[in-house]
Amino acid sequence: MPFAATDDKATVSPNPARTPLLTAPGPALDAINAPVRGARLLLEALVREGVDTIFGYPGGAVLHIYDELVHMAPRLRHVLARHEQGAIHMAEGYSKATGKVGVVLVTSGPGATNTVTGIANAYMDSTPLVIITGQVPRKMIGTDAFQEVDTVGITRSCVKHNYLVRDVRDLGPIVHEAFHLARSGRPGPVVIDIPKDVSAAQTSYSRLKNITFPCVETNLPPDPSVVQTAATAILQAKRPVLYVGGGVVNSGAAHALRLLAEQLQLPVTPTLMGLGGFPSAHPLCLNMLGMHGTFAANMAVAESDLLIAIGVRFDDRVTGKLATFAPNARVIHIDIDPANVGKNRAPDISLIADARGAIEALHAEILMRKAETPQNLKTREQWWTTIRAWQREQPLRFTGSRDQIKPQSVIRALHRLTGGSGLIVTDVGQHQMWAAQFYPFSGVRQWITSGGLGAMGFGIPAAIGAQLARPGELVVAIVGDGGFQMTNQELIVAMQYELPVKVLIMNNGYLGMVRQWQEMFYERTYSEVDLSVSPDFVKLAEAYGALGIRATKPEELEDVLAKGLSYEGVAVMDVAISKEENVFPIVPAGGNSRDMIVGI
Ligand SMILES: Cc1ncc(C[n+]2csc(CCOP(=O)(O)OP(=O)(O)O)c2C)c(N)n1
Repeated sequence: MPFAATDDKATVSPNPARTPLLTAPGPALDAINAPVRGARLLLEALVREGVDTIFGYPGGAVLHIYDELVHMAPRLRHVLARHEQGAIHMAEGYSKATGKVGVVLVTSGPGATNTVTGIANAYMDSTPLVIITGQVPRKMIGTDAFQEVDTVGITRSCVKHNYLVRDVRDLGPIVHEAFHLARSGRPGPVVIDIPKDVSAAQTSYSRLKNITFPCVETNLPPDPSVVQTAATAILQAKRPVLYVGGGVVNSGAAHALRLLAEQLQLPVTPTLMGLGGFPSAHPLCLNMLGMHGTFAANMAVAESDLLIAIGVRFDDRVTGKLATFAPNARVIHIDIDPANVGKNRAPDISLIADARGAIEALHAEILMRKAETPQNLKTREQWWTTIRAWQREQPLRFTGSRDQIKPQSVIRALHRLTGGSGLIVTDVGQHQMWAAQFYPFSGVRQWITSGGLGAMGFGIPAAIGAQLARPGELVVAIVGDGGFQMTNQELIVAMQYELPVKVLIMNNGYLGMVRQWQEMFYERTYSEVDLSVSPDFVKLAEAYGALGIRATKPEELEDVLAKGLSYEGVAVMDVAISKEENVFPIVPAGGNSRDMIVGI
């Protein structure tokens, strides 16, 4: 374990690139009676929140905090990213891989602004993060001081909450409140902006027993009368579909969902963020719906008479044209975030509750009404006959090739070689969709991707954060040649901390997804999507000290993947895929899911 090695000198491996983390253990704050700097109080409060890892990048406004950091080992470790965007995506990967709150520490001005993409990403994908930003000293705020930006203003629209700490005595309560907010209800990012003089100010640590929260988010138990109404609707439906999203993953509802679906033989379609929330290979799973969803999933939704939407937000990549989405269906919408319900599609029945609690309550209610079930299952048989016909008519498929490596076959080979148990992290683009379509996921937190924001550059740092969180597991970052060039500098972080991520570049020499849209919707006018001038990725990997290998022909694919995946350190597999391959099916943006183009 790389980090265990850091804390135990006897097991440090002889990696010359490796930088020791924090080495000077300090006393726990409880042992200190004297007043401490705000900086120290902040770090102690993090430890009290169960944090053992933070991702960051230092600078002037956080110097006091970094000065105190050296006293926090081995209780708190710091991972030095190479760009603040890298730090925040690492924290997101760490959080998505564990369900824990990811923590980021950056300086004021550019340090803070470099995290904004990740903050927006975490907000869209409900990832709990606490982002600590340095700020210029209080008396300089508003003077256009060096490295001053209005972090609270800039991040306001993409955080659950943000704070500017004006008094060091507020710091402890704010930290604890921020963690509470980040992880409660619909999880998300919370920013704490700390002026330099606040982190320098002396204060006494209190045990912070009596924190009161100005806005309390409770995980409400499901309303029993709504549960009854929803159960009746489900039992009466002839063509029901379970449409499940990231909320199922976040709330740990996968098992409950499976029991409910199996009990009533309900077809299940996960969103991109819901992948893994229901096993892809399960006979009830129709696989992903939406723009690049399966024909059967989209048809089932289009024909359904009841959509049971759980932990989803009726995103436009799922619905296409809202007016024609599931036009004949009544909708039950279950979500913990009331703001999500009715935002895009008005539900017939809404249940504001944690997904797991709601599913369990629904299942219990349905079990109580056992007598109603048999007849109901009979109706389901007809529905399933129709669905199976759609699946046979238009399965996910692609044309093979003798001389070109087909991207879909790369994902299939990856699935085979990882035994289906890889922790798959992706960047954004065609490769992301092929991975979502062709890698069957068997469990939650096996799939990490940038969904709502679609932030290129997410893949590599998120994989590093995930590998750090789950050290013994095989973590594969699937990236395009475009996204790889956005954040590959973070590979040196993987080298430094001995995090053996495997990077699979699906290299088509294009900004593939944009090229596909230009081909299909702009009469093949390719405008600024050609990436044929790129670095030699194998040499680049070697420059980092990683293994770099390449496959250009189909017969090389299996060997290259096998070698890269079994390599003990960081490996970069540069796979040249067919250049103008398209992702199918595709529902044109804003289109009707019945107008899906199935391709071949
Ligand atoms: C930061 C950012 N900039 C631009 C885009 C728009 N965009 C979406 S997919 C894509 C192409 C991605 O190309 P590549 O990384 O090579 O992956 P591919 O689609 O070829 O698999 C672009 C530019 C984006 N999603 N994120």
